[in-house]
Amino acid sequence: MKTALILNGPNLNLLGTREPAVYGSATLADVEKLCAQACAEHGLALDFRQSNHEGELVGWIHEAGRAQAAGTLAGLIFNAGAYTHTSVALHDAVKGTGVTLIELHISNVFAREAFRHHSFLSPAARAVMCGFGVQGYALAIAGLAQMTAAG
Ligand code: CA2
Repeated sequence: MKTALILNGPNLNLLGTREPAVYGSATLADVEKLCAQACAEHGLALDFRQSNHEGELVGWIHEAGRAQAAGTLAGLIFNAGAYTHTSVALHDAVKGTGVTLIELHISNVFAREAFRHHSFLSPAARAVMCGFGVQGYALAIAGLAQMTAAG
């Protein structure tokens, strides 16, 4: 069974505590449960993590690249939070490892402030999911499972 790695970037540990109009009321623990259910439905194992530190996220992407090359990882679903809009390092990590990336955002970033309209990750992503609320995680898992089955 292959693993889906789901990484969450800065401040996503605050999910469910503030800004419910933008991000909903589910906590990150609720999102992890939703992902575990979706992975079970699609025959994937789940590895779910969050970090507020760019370098730690870079290290986890390197780990993901090695796991995908070894055949144990289906791919990476990544909500990089605000680093999406700022981080060349995360872009380079994805490009440098060749890991299959699905970029994910809970909100529709294109309906928000202009500074959220640019992503350093999108050019390195296989697919981009945004605006479906936290259900986007389950939809991205379904998409990753389909990509994996298609080879
Ligand atoms: O829509 C998304 O998922 C974002 O990646 C969330 C980021 C934001 O910077 C991106 O532009 C879009 C912010 C994550 C912080 O989430 C919070 C949730 C509740 C309270 C405070 C922050």
